[in-house]
Amino acid sequence: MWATGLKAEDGYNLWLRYTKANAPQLNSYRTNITGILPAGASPTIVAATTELFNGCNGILDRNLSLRINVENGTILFGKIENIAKWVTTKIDIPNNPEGFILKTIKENDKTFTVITSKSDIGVLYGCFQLLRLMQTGRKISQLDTMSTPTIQLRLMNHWDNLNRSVERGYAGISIFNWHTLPEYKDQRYKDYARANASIGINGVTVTNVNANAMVLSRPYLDKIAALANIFRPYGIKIYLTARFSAPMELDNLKTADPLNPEVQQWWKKKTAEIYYLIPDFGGFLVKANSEGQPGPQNYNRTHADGANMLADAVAPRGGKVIWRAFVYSQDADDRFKQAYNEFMPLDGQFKENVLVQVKNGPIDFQPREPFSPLFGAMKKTPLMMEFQLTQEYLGQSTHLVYQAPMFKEVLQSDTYQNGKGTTVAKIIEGETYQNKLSGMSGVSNIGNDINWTGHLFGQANWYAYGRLAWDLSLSSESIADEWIRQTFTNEKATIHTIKAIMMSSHQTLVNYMTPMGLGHIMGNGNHYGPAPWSNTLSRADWNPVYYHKADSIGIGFNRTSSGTNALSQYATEVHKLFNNPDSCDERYILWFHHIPWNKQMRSGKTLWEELCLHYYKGVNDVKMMRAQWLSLEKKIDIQRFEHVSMLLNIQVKEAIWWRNACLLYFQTFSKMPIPAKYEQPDQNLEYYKSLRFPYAPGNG
Ligand code: GCV
Repeated sequence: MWATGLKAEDGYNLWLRYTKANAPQLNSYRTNITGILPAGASPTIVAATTELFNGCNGILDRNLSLRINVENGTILFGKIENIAKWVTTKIDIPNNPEGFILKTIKENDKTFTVITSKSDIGVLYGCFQLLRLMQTGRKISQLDTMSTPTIQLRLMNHWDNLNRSVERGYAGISIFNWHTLPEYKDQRYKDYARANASIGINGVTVTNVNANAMVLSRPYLDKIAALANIFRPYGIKIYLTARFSAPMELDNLKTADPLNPEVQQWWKKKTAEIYYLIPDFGGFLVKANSEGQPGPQNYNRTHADGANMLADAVAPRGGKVIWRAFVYSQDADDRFKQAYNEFMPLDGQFKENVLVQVKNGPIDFQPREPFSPLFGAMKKTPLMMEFQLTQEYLGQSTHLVYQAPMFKEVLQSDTYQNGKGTTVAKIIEGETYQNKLSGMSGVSNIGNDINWTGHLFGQANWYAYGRLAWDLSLSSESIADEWIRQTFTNEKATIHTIKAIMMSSHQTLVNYMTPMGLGHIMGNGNHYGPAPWSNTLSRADWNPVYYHKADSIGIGFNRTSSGTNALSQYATEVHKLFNNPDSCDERYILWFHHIPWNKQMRSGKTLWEELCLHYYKGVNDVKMMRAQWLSLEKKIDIQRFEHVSMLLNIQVKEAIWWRNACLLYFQTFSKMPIPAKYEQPDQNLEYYKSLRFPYAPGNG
């Protein structure tokens, strides 16, 4: 306890804290719980019961009992056919088995709450929704909700290695302890599954896309099967990252050529072994011919040849193949164009159970990217969205950045590929081209830090990703509202302040890191801190100078027809809009144009002045975020208050570092002064260039 009277919390319980303080509206609420227990209940219903009991007991501060009669105030939950034993009112339930109904029913002078679905997992999702309503201060006395997910495959992709290091991980080591599995089943695995299920995540890949073939060997499959058993009651399937050369590495085949019958047979056998151990195995996720990973192109075959071979292997059991489109080549004149150039010609060639997973932007999870031109362009292939929750390029785990506004910006972008209004969201939902499959992946920001995500506010990105995959129409603000209420409090003023911090945080980070369409100007390898000057890596497209192209005339990458013409990969309307510097959204302008330093921008300021303004505003706004947070000193428990306060101090320091380093460097080209009204950098460019961070986390 501290002066606030609030118990210190370490963040382990995420948004599933179930504290009484969070539900003052339910103080006078009478409830009991009736379920279909214990005889014959499935593990999922057992999980739902446990969650409801723990949740209701915590939130209502009672000791509820399981009733066998429906009484006034009872929460009645179970599959529709079981509910029908108690209720005469007709309940329409969604066809989608993951969907659920939450409904207040009045019968014979009794009022009770029904949670039901066609399936057990739908019931579990409904229980989590009820608990969410209780925790977020909603009244639960007049419910009438039907909810179904927009996206079918809602996946978490871990980039966790078998030695427990996490590529681009900033929250400790991997939560998956391969050494002690399968015997030792850490409670954390169950808590991880609960958290995912509470927001509707229904699949995980537990290992890195830079894959180790060993994960497909029997000892590791046994470990994976143990995890799958823990995840199953929570509706979570395991998918495996498949190293394309696995047949050679594990069983000494001479080739991994996807058209070779022996190779095809190997994958079929391997798949049968996996299904034997994990009957609900989801399928394979593959990174091929990208950043040194092996793939079908090693044998002059296409991505479609590779994906289809695996698709044939998993198809009989309903498995999927998720093939990543993250490819680039040093021979191309513009990295932006590579994925489109490689994948567009293959549209229509992928088997029915293949999805192509595309990063939100054309380059690589930069703080702000325009949407990838593949969205909407591939009309015959279901495209999966890949968002990165781990903040590789967004301040890693020391910067507070709420990513939902960034996700929404991409999802709401109009591709015009099937006429006006063909948003990225509609494409990935499968609505536009009537795709049979749909999916979204979030690259995990989870590790074994006590609070899971390193920065407490990283939890909000995990939460927002899941909630959006369930319902793409949710606003980033409403998701923030839910998360704050469950994580901290239902007190209005505090919610208001935290929401203001969260909602401004992404634009603020863009301002102090990569404003106006800059991108990829971070340190080599570890991707930590600014290094726009960097030009020493062996491949041009790994160096920041390749991306900003600053020179004595101006700055920015000319992707118009007078440049690399990458813009022609978009639909005509988008192409036109971005192609003209006067109509191009200034948030993206340097992505597409090389703009002279003295060009007058829409504000009337020159480009240089505008850049300075953004960088300075970024720093000021982080300071504002810190001041807002500090104003909550009496409202947040000390442990979490200080955790976030200290990180905000680091964020302010690093924002100043980004601003000074970038402006001093760009100034060597613009030859223009940083306006005198601004606080001037206190170090010179050489100082910033001399900084080294050999042990920064997440780098391999
Ligand atoms: C898993 C970026 C990251 C790599 C990552 C890669 C990918 O390049 O820096 O660490 O590798 O994206 O998405 O495959």
